Amino acid sequence: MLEVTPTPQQTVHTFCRYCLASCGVDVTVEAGRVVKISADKQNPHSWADFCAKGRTAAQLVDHPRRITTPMRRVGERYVEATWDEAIADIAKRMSAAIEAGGPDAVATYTGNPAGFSSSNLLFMTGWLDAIGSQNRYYVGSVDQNNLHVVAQAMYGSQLFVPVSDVDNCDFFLLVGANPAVSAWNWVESVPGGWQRALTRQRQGAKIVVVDPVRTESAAKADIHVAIRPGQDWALLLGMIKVIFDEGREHPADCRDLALGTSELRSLAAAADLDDLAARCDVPRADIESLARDFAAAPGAMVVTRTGVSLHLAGTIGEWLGHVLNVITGRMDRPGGRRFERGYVDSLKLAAFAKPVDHRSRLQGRPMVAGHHGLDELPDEITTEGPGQIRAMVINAGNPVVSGPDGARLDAALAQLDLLVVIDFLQRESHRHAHWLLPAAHWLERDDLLALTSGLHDEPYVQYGRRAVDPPGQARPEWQFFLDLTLAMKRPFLGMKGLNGFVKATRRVAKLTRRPSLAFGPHWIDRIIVASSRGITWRAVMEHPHGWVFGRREFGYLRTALRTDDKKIHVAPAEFVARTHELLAEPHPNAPEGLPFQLANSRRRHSMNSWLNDIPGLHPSGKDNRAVINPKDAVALGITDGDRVRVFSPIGEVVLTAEVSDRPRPGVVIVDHGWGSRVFDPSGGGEPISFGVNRNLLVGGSPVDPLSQTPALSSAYVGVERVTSQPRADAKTP
Ligand SMILES: Nc1nc2c(c(=O)[nH]1)N[C@H]1C(S)=C(S)[C@@H](COP(=O)(O)OP(=O)(O)OC[C@H]3O[C@@H](n4cnc5c(=O)[nH]c(N)nc54)[C@H](O)[C@@H]3O)O[C@H]1N2
Ligand SMILES: Nc1nc2c(c(=O)[nH]1)N[C@H]1C(S)=C(S)[C@@H](COP(=O)(O)OP(=O)(O)OC[C@H]3O[C@@H](n4cnc5c(=O)[nH]c(N)nc54)[C@H](O)[C@@H]3O)O[C@H]1N2
Ligand code: SF4
Ligand SMILES: [Mo]
Repeated sequence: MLEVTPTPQQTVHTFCRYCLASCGVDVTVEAGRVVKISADKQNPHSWADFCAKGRTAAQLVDHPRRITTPMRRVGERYVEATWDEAIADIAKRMSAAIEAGGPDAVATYTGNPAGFSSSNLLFMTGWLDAIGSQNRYYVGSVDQNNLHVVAQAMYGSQLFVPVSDVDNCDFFLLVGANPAVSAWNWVESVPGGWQRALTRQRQGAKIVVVDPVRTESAAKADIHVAIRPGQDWALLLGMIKVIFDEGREHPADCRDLALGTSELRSLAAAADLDDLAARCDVPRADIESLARDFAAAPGAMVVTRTGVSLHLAGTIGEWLGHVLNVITGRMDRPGGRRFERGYVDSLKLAAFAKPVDHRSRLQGRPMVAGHHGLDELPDEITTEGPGQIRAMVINAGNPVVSGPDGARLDAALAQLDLLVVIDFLQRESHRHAHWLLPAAHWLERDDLLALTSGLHDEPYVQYGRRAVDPPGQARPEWQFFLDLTLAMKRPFLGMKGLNGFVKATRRVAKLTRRPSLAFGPHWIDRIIVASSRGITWRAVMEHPHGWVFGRREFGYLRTALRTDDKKIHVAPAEFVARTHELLAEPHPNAPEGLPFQLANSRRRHSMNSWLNDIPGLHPSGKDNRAVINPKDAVALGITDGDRVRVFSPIGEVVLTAEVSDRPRPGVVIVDHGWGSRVFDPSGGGEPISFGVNRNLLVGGSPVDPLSQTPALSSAYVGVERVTSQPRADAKTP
């Protein structure tokens, strides 16, 4: 009998790169395949956090529909090709588009996951700078643009984000955030942040959650303020008014740290508390007591998230959240928001980048954080004229589902001469792709996320090791962007001579048979670490579980400010002007026939639009529902399990109703991220899809004029019952 030798198992310590929580994971590998992923209990930073999305990551790696080789569209089918063929064809077609229409004829859309791979972002930028296109779109205008606008105006850098000092906080004011589900991360990360906040609560801290929905976080809060969607600015301005009127501000910080306190006072004085209370639908007395308690707490913080940003007044809401922190002395103090230096001065690096004053061709809008608003993309593709987009790359994104008016964007994408997608699977936004390119998963690539090092709540570094090799021809995005640049014969990063150097390193690598000598992101990682604060390459390598290389320190915020006068600008003129406009607007009122506001919540097992099809996730059901308050349900004759039509002026979706008092009356929750099809480009099977795309109901315009964000979480819709027949899968009440 043949003796079978068991394949040795190996454990790789690395971290999950699905979200900024960056949870340390132990990946067990056998015969080149991942067999288990568990939390790395030895990770000194993130051990407290870990979720089912990270645990099941191998199911995406081994997805039966995964794209593992470049695929070219031929009619309605896809055929396999080599990378050389793909790059030659894409380079030729893009060069032709640029020759005919100028550099802006080529555009990009970059999705959220690209933010967790520094090599992807850097090399894509290197290619974009090489070809000179400014037609750059990204997820920011449907996510965190408002934060960048506020950070630039108040702190002098769009990347300036103070981190939360959760463990010392006595009063958490969480506005439009659901950390019990989404983890404590947006453009900052506190691992296990929600559990740590609950620990503080047990020690006497207060948690206030402001949310139109009684979320998992709101259910555990001391106070839940069920605000009207889109009106956080009114609540926060009301609190600021009370604080000034009653002299509860921090006098020294208002005088020495802040610039513009008197303009702020005038703005608050111009507002009427009863008017603000009516706008946000929070009783005046509640605003007053919230303001008093917040100001009186020894350590306190306002935390704002996507619930504030995805609205037409999102920038003003975000700004006023920061203002509350500043005027009550929460900046750089225990229990408030602190500046974390990290190991790289990313603010300094960002300041080197030359600001580009590029206007969108049709609407003449400026860029926000280096990108144009997603709502502008369809017209920029379909409207003829010089600078019309003819070729496009979608890099780690699904904008037809994640952005507004997906139907319009879908129709526009169909008109491109060239659509290139780099992803694991062919999803909704990729259905018109001419080329599908196989990307490497984080389990298959090395990452040093240096630019986000200051977004963790303590000095922390971990080298994200790959656990397995990518399957087939899949490779990290940077290789594609570098090869494309060379093939297009344009200077990488716009720097003359760089291409020759890259080619020379490749020749040396080939001759010496040492692939690492070829230019790649590992060169940049080394340079970054060599010029960093507090760490060395060797020490990073000696800490495979991650390394907390210092203590949480205070006292660096002031020097880190990038404003000329080293003050926090609390009353930027454009924000004050916009607030006056908002104050002059009539009170929020639903249009005729569309009495509901469409809210959204995240789920633990979803990651925006892209983990819903993973078999091991969503044991309680793979779809999204229209969650409606019992009062509204009675009025509409809707009962649990009914099929309902949710409609807006631009579209409709039909789904199952769930009657629940989680949303406040007048609000219907339909989770975003569902309804994206997963196609089968190699097998030709039927697309798989779960739930409906609720963003088909949200129009691209109007947008918040400051951040260019549409009203993704407050659009007005109507709801009606389609049939009273319960579906087989309806939940029993
Ligand atoms: N109504 C409503 N709309 C929203 C939101 C909301 O709360 N409500 N949230 C918004 C927010 S915060 C966000 S971030 C956006 C998300 O918007 P997007 O970033 O556009 O979309 P995702 O759903 O994250 O899709 C990401 C795609 O990247 C692929 N991918 C994952 N990892 C990698 C990788 O390493 N490399 C490559 N090449 N591809 C990869 C996935 O397979 C998937 O196809 O949605 C926004 N839209
Ligand atoms: N499980 C899971 N975790 C995730 C993600 C995921 O998709 N799934 N996505 C990651 C990403 S990309 C991001 S950006 C972060 C986002 O992190 P969060 O912003 O904390 O995300 P949400 O859980 O959507 O919480 C937003 C809350 O705002 C509420 N809200 C909506 N409109 C309003 C409003 O007008 N005012 C107020 N006050 N509240 C409002 C919603 O009801 C919701 O509860 O989460 C990250 N973590
Ligand atoms: S997806 Fe889950 S495991 Fe991965 S980093 Fe985020 S919270 Fe951690
Ligand atoms: Mo996001």
